[in-house]
Amino acid sequence: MVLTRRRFLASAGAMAATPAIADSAAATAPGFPQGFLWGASTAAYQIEGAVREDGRGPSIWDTFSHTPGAIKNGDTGDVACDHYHRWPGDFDLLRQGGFSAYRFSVSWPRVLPEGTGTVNPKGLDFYDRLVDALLAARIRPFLCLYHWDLPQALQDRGGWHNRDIAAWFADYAEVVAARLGDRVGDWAMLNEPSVVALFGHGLGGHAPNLKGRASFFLALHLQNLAQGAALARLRSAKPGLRLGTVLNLQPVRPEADTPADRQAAVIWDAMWNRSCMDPLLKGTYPEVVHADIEPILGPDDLSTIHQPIDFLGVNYYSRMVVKADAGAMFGTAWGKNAAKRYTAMGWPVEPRGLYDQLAEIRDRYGNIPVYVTENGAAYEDVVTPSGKIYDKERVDFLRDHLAMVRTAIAEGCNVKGYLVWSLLDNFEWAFGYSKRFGIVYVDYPTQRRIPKQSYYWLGQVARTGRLA
Ligand code: IFM
Repeated sequence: MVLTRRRFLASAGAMAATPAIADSAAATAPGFPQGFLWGASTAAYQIEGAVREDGRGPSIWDTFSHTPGAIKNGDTGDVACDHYHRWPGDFDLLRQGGFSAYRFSVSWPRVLPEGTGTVNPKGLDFYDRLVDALLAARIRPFLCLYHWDLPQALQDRGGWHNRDIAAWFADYAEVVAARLGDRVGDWAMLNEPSVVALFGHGLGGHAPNLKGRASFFLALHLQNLAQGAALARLRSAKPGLRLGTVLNLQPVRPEADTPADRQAAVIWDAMWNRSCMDPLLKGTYPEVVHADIEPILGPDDLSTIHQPIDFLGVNYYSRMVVKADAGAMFGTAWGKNAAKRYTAMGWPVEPRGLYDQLAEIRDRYGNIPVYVTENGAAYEDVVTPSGKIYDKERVDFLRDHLAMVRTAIAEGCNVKGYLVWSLLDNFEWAFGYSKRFGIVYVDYPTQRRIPKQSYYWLGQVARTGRLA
């Protein structure tokens, strides 16, 4: 069985938990609290382009995307949305849309072309300009230090398999904070470490395309370690910053109510969700992964990883269903789901899973402040002859998920903001440009931006605090 990321996420979905909240919008619930942040998220390699400009070094995604057959249609991030040159117009769209927050990522190889050592001043200058422009537009910048574009030079030294990466990452974090920490308040360390571990190092399909069970666990653990090292470094070097990280979280269900499938769900939940949350928030790894983690656990690792954070970023797309498969790498396989709606990625539409996830953070992880830092959907957008995009399915998707956020808040979940994925259509990793997640359409040959119906709809929600 070929396990692609698409197949993987498409396995989400059967078996709703309690019937009290249906998997659709509860349109009559109250509005969002005052001060709730509304925004959009992006990532450097997915939008910037300009990969050889102003001293940027190569990243693992440059290498991977130029590998024949790696990316659909042979696409690369070389130009992407040309955001490196077009950011003023993109920020106008944010501002005009009524958004108050923007999450972007800093490209590590733009700042440190070799990953460590000599800083590239032009790389920092670029992000300096972005931050100033965001603040001038009264948009709160959320900066993410790592959204998958590891410097190739560090991959050549072992990347996420070399324990030195904890120090490399903390050094890089400090370099960026020294320049931007006077103006950026919200700092996320990593984006979706379990995706990096699984698709970059376990099953393959993402850069650096490594495979194997031990490879997966080492990459996961060293991301946790690097995250802890960077949190500690920033906490002491720049007190006062709000520090956090971003996890992709997906409630996991067994396909069948059998002991074997239930155990498969426990294993998968441990690998995918809890091996990121527990060491960070509780200082332990889940028991079912101990045999894999113990051989690679240094004596002080857990205390390095277990750091206080000011917020958790939650990326939510769907739930997951798994079943037992003794022959598979992790003893689990994707189960069948029974969702009624699917996105163009083949992912089930399951707003209720977002509610469940937020409630779990409230109940099991101390109700720390949460931002939904990604939520959104790819659909087959059609530009009408008059140049409009009526993406009703995306509007429905957003409305149904936001209704769940609103209900979660009403029930005491500490959710502070919602940032849609994504501002722009962009380079969707192994899918290249074939999947469009933006609320703004990008016509790649001309780089023309066309706001979709979802952009106007979400902007109105942002301005009024109420679901239209
Ligand atoms: O495009 C990605 C993003 O980079 C990380 N989270 C999921 C999105 C959609 O697949």
